[in-house]
Amino acid sequence: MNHYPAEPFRIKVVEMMKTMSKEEREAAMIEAGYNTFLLKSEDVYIDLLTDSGTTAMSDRQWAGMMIGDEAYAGSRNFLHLDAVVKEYYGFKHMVPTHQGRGAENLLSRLKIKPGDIIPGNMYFTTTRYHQEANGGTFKDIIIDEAHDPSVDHPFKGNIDLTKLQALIDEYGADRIPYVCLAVTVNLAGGQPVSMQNMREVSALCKKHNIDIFFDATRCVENAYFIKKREEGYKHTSIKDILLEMMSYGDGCTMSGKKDCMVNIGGFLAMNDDTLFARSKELVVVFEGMPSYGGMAGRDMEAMAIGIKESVDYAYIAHRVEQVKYLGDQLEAAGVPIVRPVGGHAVFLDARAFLSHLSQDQLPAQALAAHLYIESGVRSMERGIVSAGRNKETGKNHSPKLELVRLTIPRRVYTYAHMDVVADAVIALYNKRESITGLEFVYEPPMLRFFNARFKPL
Ligand code: PM9
Repeated sequence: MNHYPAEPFRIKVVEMMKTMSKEEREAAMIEAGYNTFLLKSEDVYIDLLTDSGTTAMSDRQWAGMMIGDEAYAGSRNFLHLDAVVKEYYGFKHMVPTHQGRGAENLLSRLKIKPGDIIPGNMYFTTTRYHQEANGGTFKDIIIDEAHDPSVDHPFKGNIDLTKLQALIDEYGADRIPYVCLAVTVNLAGGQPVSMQNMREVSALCKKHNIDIFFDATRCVENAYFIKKREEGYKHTSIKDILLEMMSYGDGCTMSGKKDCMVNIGGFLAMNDDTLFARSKELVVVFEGMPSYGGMAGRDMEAMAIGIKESVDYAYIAHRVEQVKYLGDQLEAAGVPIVRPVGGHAVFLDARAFLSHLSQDQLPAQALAAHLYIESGVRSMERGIVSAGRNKETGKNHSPKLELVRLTIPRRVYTYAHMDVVADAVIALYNKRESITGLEFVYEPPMLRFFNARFKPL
């Protein structure tokens, strides 16, 4: 008998799921060019593609949607969101954006000039894209442990201060517009950063007059890990931990589609008055008026309420522990996964899972495709395909981590669904030798993973 805690919510609305035969799924995958991004959502049984925008909103959020003020300027929902962001994140100013990459676009255009270096704790696809599009070069300064799926570390997202200092020595602080500090680190496996590390990074950056901008996308999950793992925070509320985390930075970009618990939205926050004034000038070009960015009034209301709900301990504990439950089951069955299990997803180590394939045979892409064909579970490649090509040499980036992400949407699936997923992955692991590699038949020039098409080798 399985033992797991009950969900801390009642289910008010349900969406029926469709099951299909293996033959039907195979045909759907061929049509999608072996890219799980290109499947029809209707053809998916359990959808673990992403936790982005897939959150089930609460009754209160839906009620908030009804009081959306859709005035072109000065919406009351903006004033609510503005107040909530300031209260929960502690920054002086904020500008709403349609989603996280909208905020990344604004920040990168405002802060980066050609030749600049942007240190960060592991790349993220859209973040690096905007940094490079503005003439910057991303430099990875995460601790070495993060690149090894089998190494256990409570804060595997930490920045290596020696690597940061070496960049400052090599390029000079003037060429570093800011450090991009992600909490948690998505592509390392949803790994957290410790408060102590943030404090130390902040001290080093202050010494050299370098700003820190958080990628706050999954900051509440990071706060939960601090509460659980770092000495001195056991009795501190998630809200207070979050505020302390953000106090070590000068601002943040936020994809509201994750830890703000909404289906669309984001923001750019900062303390600097001049940067805020320039952000308001730029946001009208790409997003909309500073009082809505790219969002509808009703969406801003849902996000304001979602931010308050996100720091509720019962919610965040259930969310992170449910992810761990899935990871523990896979690990117990000997399936290679990234350790320790992170906040939003279980990452399969595709190199070890499909050890008969080399990285240029795209093992993670092939594994994601076959998991869908076998079980109807949709996952996402996070390996060589996602990493793209070096902008100077045109060669593939070859990340050490070749992963398939089983991403758990917030408040959507139950523990029983996790059992189904675990069984599916274990069954596939037991016949892993039958999986062959893939090759590109269409490779888009940027962010290729979204629209690329493949065929079996
Ligand atoms: N993350 C994810 O599935 C959605 C798109 S996949 C490229 O993990 C971080 C850490 C993210 C992220 C999106 C963004 C961009 C920034 N930072 O999708 O534009 O995980 O809202 O956010 C996705 P938006």
